[in-house]
Amino acid sequence: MEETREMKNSNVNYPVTWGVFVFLFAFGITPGAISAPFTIEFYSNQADFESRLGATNIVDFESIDTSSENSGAFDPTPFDSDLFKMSDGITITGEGGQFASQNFIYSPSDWTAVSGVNMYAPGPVVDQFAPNPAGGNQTTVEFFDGGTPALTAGFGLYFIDPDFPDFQASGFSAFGMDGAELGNTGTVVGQNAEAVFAGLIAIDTLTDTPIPLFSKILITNGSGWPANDNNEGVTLDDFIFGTPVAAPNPVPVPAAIWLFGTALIGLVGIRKRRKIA
Ligand SMILES: [Ca+2]
Ligand SMILES: [Ca+2]
Ligand SMILES: [Ca+2]
Repeated sequence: MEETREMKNSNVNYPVTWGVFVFLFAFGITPGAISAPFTIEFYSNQADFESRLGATNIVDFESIDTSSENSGAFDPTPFDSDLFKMSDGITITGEGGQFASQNFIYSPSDWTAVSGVNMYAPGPVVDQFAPNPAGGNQTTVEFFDGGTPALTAGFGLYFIDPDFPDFQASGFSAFGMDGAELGNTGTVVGQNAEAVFAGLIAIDTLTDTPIPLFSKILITNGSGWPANDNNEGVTLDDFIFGTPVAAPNPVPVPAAIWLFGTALIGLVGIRKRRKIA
């Protein structure tokens, strides 16, 4: 697939993880919560992303009533971060609130919704003429299965009008259950008014299939509130992700370390005895 490339440095934890896995396996323990070796694949094409990922959920922001904007004054519509938690298994938390809008003032010259009429941007909302940088450009996404924390194998979305990346790069990072960054999109770049897709999928390298490892996504869209003349304004639409699955019960870390240490001591003991013999 030409549109894909494997992320570099995505498998940096492999030797340690595999080492622990082997030791636990040797002791007859099933390390269910310890991740298999994986790579992170990057996709710039939605169809290829969905084909690789399989079943997907999508949040397109169309269920939010933004019709008040049509009455005249610009009036972005706030919504709750858990609006899609039970229906789609996702929370969307802007650094200063969550807002949907049909135009963010500059539609369609700079941005047009990928789906329907609504786009998304994180608050805080600032005045159109506030000095740069102003307003929100950070969104945290987390996944749920029936209301309990969950993991997804892939996440992607559209960045609309990311045309001044040198001013402020847009993109997102994916994090695992332990909080470590597993991969990122790098800088997402597009022409004026262009909607650019970016997606990441975690792949189990043993089976070459998607594996749910993403616990949290951190998105940066431009330099601040898009409806501000002085920002690199970037709006977002169509959050697409693999069906979240409940996170496994973690193996208690102290126990895992204790076993690992015991195994090492045991090996050292065997070696010494062999030397003496
Ligand atoms: Ca939409
Ligand atoms: Ca533009
Ligand atoms: Ca822009």
